[in-house]
Amino acid sequence: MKPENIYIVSNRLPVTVMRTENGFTVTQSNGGLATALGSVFHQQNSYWIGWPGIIVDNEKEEQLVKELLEPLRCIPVFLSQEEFDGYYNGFSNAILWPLFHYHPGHCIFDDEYWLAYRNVNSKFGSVVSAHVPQDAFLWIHDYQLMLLPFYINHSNLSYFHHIHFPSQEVFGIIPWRSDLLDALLKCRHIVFQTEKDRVNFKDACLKYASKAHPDLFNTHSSLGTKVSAHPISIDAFDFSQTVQKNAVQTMTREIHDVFANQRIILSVDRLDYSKGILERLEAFRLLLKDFPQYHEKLVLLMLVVPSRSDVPSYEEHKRKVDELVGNINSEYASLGWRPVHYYYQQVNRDTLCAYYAAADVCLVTSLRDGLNLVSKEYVACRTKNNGVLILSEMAGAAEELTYALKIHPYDIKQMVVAIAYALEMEKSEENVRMTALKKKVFGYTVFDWLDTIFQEVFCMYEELKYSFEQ
Ligand code: GDG
Repeated sequence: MKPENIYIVSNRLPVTVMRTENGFTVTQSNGGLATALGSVFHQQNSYWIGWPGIIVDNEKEEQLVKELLEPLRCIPVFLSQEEFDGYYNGFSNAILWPLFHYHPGHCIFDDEYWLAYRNVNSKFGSVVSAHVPQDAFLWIHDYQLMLLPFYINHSNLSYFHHIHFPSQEVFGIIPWRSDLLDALLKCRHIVFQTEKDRVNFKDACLKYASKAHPDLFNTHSSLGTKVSAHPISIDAFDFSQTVQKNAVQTMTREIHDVFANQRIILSVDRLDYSKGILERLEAFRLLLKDFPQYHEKLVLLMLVVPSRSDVPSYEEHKRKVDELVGNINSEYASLGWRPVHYYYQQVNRDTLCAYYAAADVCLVTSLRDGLNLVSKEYVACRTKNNGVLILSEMAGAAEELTYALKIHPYDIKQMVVAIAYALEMEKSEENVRMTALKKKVFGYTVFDWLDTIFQEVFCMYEELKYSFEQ
């Protein structure tokens, strides 16, 4: 059962508009939300409202961008540089993101950011009100738009939270905590990645929301807000088909040729301090120190996508990553061997899949992660049921992917032991683990996730109809 008309609203559109010599063009947006919902968006009768990834400063250009996006069923919300800086770089990524990932030290509690966040959420509200019919299913995504429900009047309002929701003590650090919760509670339906997130949210509401009442969270409440937990997933079949394409297989062979006689440990992430990139590098450095037998026989291949480079803490973090990579390579490299291959760029999806297919080990070291799609993508690409997934217990995905090798990302020594164990693992154990992981990932794809959510929404509205008829 799926709604007739779906309007997704998120900070970014699934495509990014770029300026060219003759006007504008579009490319695919990166990041977890775009990847996950992109596969849904292509297959549904849906529209997408969001920022187009570019600052345009006159009506003529806005019109050109609108026309470019219209056939893609994308509706742009235009932001000035100042609005973007305050709402996105400021409130979203210098307050909400660091706090929700337990890095209060990176937070800058600036009143101006709050003002910008309110203004931009209200601007999104105006675009939503102008385009979305009342009978459509309106689906808001993620922490950048937690205040949006306050600015719209819509009966079928649902919210999905992609990132971790922190414990109520940590959430309570935000001076504007009650406004955020009150706005969210205008939704009829709120979904988190994990049960832990759901419980944290409920605790925060009971403590800080002005209209919070235990009944709000009754799973059968037809009058309140239904809050549930359903981890997002990927289009696993599409990934496994991609790795079997001739061009991708050729690329996979080329990667093997380049790293002949070397085992490959792969990591894939946006450059973000929450992903534990520095901790991963420290563990790899210690591995090279304690296990010299891996010298010239092992590489750490890091695909790192540039992200939020205008936020000061990200700039600083990049400097540290660059420096540590340089140090490890200068300490351990030899004439024909560079231990860390670090690509700070975005690769296309075929290339990404070729790396997943070529890697002996995929290493996910998130210090905190709502879910982590990379872990599921690696599993989906292992067509021969081999390869080892090492997964941080702080990632939401760890609850589902129980056959991964679990690590505590702050415990560097334990990480080293896990990597060495992965590299020496018996083929039979590798096979058992990967087969079980694949069963999970293929048994619950992004389309199953979507069905679950729509089913839940459908039941809620049936209940609501019933209660009005009584
Ligand atoms: C947020 C939450 C949650 C990365 N490099 C390239 C590339 N990627 C793609 C990966 C993956 C996505 O970006 C990253 O997703 P994650 O889930 O790992 O992390 P976030 O971006 O932080 O996502 C997260 C997610 O939302 C979904 O709800 O899981 O917890 O933080 O899909 O493949 N894609 C391409 N080239 C790259 O170089 N094509």
